[in-house]
Amino acid sequence: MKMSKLKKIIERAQNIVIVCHFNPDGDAVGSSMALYNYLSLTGKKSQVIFPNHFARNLFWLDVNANGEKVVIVHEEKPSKAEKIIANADLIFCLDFQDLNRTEKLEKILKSSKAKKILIDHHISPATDQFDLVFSDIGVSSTCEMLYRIIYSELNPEFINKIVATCLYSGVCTDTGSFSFSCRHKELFLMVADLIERGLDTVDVHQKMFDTYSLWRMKLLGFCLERMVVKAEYHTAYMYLSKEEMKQLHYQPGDTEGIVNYCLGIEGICFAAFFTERENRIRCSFRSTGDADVNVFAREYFDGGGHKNAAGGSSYISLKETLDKFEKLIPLFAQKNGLINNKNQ
Ligand SMILES: [Mn+2]
Repeated sequence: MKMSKLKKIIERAQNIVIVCHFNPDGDAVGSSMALYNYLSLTGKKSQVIFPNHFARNLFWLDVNANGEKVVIVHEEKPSKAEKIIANADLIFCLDFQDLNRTEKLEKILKSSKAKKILIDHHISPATDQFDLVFSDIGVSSTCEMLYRIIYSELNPEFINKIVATCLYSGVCTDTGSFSFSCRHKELFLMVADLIERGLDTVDVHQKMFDTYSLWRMKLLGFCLERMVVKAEYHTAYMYLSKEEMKQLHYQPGDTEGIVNYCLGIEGICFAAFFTERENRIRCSFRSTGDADVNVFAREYFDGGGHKNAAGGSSYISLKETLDKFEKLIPLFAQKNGLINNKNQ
């Protein structure tokens, strides 16, 4: 069998690095750790570097075959992480479409001479930043994309229990536990295959979603209590100030997934969540059906992502951001046909 281009690149590489986006979510951590463990089973060492810390409920994914932790967090150990990237000759970029999504790692990644391979599922990848691009917006997650690549370009024999578990975790996160981006049968065939390889689906769900702290639950309760609903525009949103996050003992990852609760209300098709961070307001947008939050986030909030799930940033105050958003709601509703009909 002819050796694939990807296989050749991996075999020639001496110093492989795996990076993902800022605020790594389950798909970013899952795909990074799946690739790390896959490579190590094939006899290739690599290093996993994350821009900043990831959520507590994902810590258990950071493990190699010997049960040791392997992730290096740039924010924690900048000089160590930068030295490793500077020495790399191959960098895998997982779960983002543009190097700017790695925030403080962007500059050093851009200046690196290493070959860069993108594996992702976001709209409009910046293909000129990479030497090889595997991108498909039709898959559920980067983990599903990676699974397909292992089958088409690499060697599925090496998908063992650890790799299968990491891959499944990313799928779980990015489909909201199989509630969106999961209409295609290939995904379920993949899960069946992963189960055959040792995956315990119930165990993954328990570890990821039943391990929140009490404070995270209180934070969720606070957000639900304050939710603003604009029924006439089928829109709901929530927000948290820096001070409130402090009072609610905020830990990284605590706000993940909260925006989705807005869509749980009958008739709501457009949801937003604003949180006040160090130097910006972090914005999360969700929608159902044809309402396109990717376009919205790109146009008004310096962001993007997927049609039904996108993120962005705002560099004005929280109050000003909310005012701006309020003004945009009727516009969005008009443009996406949300007025007087539930868009499904
Ligand atoms: Mn993803």
